[in-house]
Amino acid sequence: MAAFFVSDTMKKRLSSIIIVIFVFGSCGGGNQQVEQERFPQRYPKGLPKKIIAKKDKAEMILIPAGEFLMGSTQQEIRDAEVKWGLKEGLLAPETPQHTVYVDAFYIDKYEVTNAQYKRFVDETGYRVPTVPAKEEVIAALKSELEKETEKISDSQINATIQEHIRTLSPWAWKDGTYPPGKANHPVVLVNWYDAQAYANWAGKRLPTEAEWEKAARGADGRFYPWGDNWDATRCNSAERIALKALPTLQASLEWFYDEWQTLPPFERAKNTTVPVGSYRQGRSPYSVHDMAGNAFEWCADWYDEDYYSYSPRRNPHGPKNGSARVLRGGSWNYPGFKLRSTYRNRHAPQVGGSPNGFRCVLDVSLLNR
Ligand SMILES: [Ca+2]
Repeated sequence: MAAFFVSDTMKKRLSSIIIVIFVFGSCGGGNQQVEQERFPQRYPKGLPKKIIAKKDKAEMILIPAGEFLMGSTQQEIRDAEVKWGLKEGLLAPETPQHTVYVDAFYIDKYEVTNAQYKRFVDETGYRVPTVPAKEEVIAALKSELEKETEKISDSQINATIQEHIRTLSPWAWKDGTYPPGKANHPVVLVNWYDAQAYANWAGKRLPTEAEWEKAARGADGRFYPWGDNWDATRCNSAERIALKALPTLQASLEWFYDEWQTLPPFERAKNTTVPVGSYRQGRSPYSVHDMAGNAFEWCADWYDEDYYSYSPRRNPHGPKNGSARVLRGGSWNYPGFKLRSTYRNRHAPQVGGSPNGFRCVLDVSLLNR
């Protein structure tokens, strides 16, 4: 079997590639009171600040129109890289920090749940969240693997991909429904196209990267939805599962490979996502929940690490094309630096990972249609 030819070191390195591609992302700060005055927000007249969406009955919150601070400054990313023990430049895609104007929009208060997704599946016959085909995973990882200078044989790649797919199986739906007891957990294992299909069915759309970041951190440039300082008690991150602080990338990798990944797959899957809205103290300035952690969230935009250097300053919709879509907010299996509201992660759109979920937005102009 090919698996026997893959050394432990090789497995770990390939796994690292997979982990990195499944998640890529930073910090903001400053005097919040001053920034609130600098970036006044305008709620459209006559619109309710909260609604229940007609189709999927999701609670939605009105995000006011106005500018906000998007991304991070050079000093902020350098500080974060030092604090978390990251390679210099890892957070560079968050720069330059810039002001962005976003029109008012409604956003789901919570991540889309398994129960909501099941209604969509039942009504449309759409496929249930499932383990991606091996060919899809290989296609998604190909560009990353090609960057490796050391030669990696096809059999080694195949063995690693097979192992990765095997670990995803506990999240796959069976007999047309979600894993037992997880109705109110975020749906995961959905790819970007699945998220798009749900949004279309619900009469909504996926948020742009800018809309997502504004809903997560407000206008004042804070690092997390609740403020500037990492606080593992306010969100579902790897620290909840590890039952200990993971203050550096090295600490989180050691926990991931030496402890968590040694558990049988179905043991791991028991303790991952949590019911949406479990962390009230972690809600954003607009009272949007789980914008840090729990499920990673697909955004509409293509990903470009240089996008902030040329993006429009009003209602940016991402690059015209690309090979990966944006995922935001970090998830249950990552440490605090990846849950920062500025962290820019990317992922092949055709592959849904075990942390990958989403939420939807609604243009205010569509409210009464
Ligand atoms: Ca989330």
